[in-house]
Order: sequence, then structure tokens, then C-alpha cells
Amino acid sequence: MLTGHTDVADLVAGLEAGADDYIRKPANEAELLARVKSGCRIVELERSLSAANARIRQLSITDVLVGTYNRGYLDEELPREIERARRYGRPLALVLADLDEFKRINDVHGHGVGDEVLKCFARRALGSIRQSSDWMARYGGEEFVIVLPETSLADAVAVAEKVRSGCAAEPMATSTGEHVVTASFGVAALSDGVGGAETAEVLLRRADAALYRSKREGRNRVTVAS
Ligand code: GH3
Ligand code: MG
Ligand code: MG
Repeated sequence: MLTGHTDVADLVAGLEAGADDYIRKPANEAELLARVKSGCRIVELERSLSAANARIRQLSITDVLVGTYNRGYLDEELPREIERARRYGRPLALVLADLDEFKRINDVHGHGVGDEVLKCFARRALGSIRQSSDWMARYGGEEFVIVLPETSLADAVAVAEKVRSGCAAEPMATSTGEHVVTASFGVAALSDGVGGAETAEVLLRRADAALYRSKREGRNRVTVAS
């Protein structure tokens, strides 16, 4: 603020209106430069604060091990996705995935290799989904949820099948050699029309029941929620 009104009341009014600093008229060049320099420090501080906040936000929604979204993000975002889909009468589906006999990998090869397998699964699954709208979260230890907005049940089954075969088809390279890893899947979608009223919880429960059937019927398969 460059001002000729230098009463305390005027200065206070200017600062309260949002000015960070002021100089009096007529401006003195040396003072002006010094004030601008200190203003630059404020701007720089704000910039780094907002970058730090963005970084904190990013960390708070990311799974540290596999780099996908985490459970917290799923809990926060899935209800919003469902709400959006319902408001606009759009389809939405989700896929629940659980690695098969994962405990054995840990037991036989060690927890570190188990971690490598989890990362590899996440990387492959992410490679099989549409980056612009689909997203994936680590739901628990070796369980993942893939959220598919604008996707019908039939298309979601195709996505799950792609992720399943992408996992099983090629052994995963780990520090103890190559291991064939499979996963089981359960798929559920919002029911059509305005009658549907599934919450995130209900949708996940239905996908989980389908996943359980995939396990019971032999693993390494995709089952659709009834
Ligand atoms: P199923 O085919 O029925 O799913 O059997 P499973 O062995 O995969 O399932 P279970 O629930 O018995 O075991 C899951 C294992 O996942 C047990 C747990 O120690 C392991 N686990 C959970 N989180 C992590 C992790 O972050 N890293 C590693 N290495 N293991 C994990
Ligand atoms: Mg499990
Ligand atoms: Mg498992």
C-alpha cells in the first residue's frame, strides 16, 4: 500500500483490508525496495506452505507400501462417487480383489517378498484400469478395491477379468525369484434406476460376498454379486 493517509486509524484500516505492508508518500526508493523484498519473503513462505499442505494431503490419502490410494481415501471418496453416480443416474461398479494364499508367500519367502508381491500386483492392476476416472485403493493387507465410475456390471467384470489374467499370466519377479501369484475377485454395481439405494458399505459387502464365492469355488476367478 502506498499511502498519503498516515494516521494510525488509516493505516490500521488499510492493513485490516488486506494490505501486508505500506510505505508513505512520497516513496523513497531504498525503502520501497526493502519493503518489496520483505513482501517477496511472505509470498515465498505462502508458496512453500501451500506446497507442503498439498504434499501432506497427498501422503494422507496414499498407501505407503503400494502407492495406491489408502483405506482413508476410499472411506471418504467412495460415498461421494456413489452420490454423484446416483444424482446423475449414471452406472458405477466396484471390484474387490484379494490375493490368493498370500500368507504362504510370506511364510515361505519372507515378509519382504510379500511386500514386493503386493507392489507388483498394485502396479499391474493400475496398468489395467482407465487412468482418467478409475481408481484403486488398498482396502486392507492384501485386499484392494477398484472403483469404476461410468461402468456397467458387465464392463466391470471385463475389467476384473483383465486384472485377474494380468496377475496370473506372468510370474512376478521378486528378490527370491519368480513367483506365480493369483487373486480372487468379487464385482458389484449400483442397481439400475432410481430404486437403487446402496451405500458404499452395502456395495462393498456385496462385492465381498462375491469374492468369498470366488475363494470357495477354487480362487483365481471373478464372481459377480447376485
Ligand atoms: P486366501 O487365499 O484365502 O485369501 O488366503 P490368504 O493367505 O491370502 O489370506 P489370509 O487372510 O490368511 O492372509 C493374508 C496375509 O496377508 C496375512 C498377513 O500377514 C499378510 N499381510 C497383510 N498385510 C501385509 C503387508 O503389508 N505385507 C505383507 N508382506 N504381508 C501382509
Ligand atoms: Mg484377505
Ligand atoms: Mg488372501
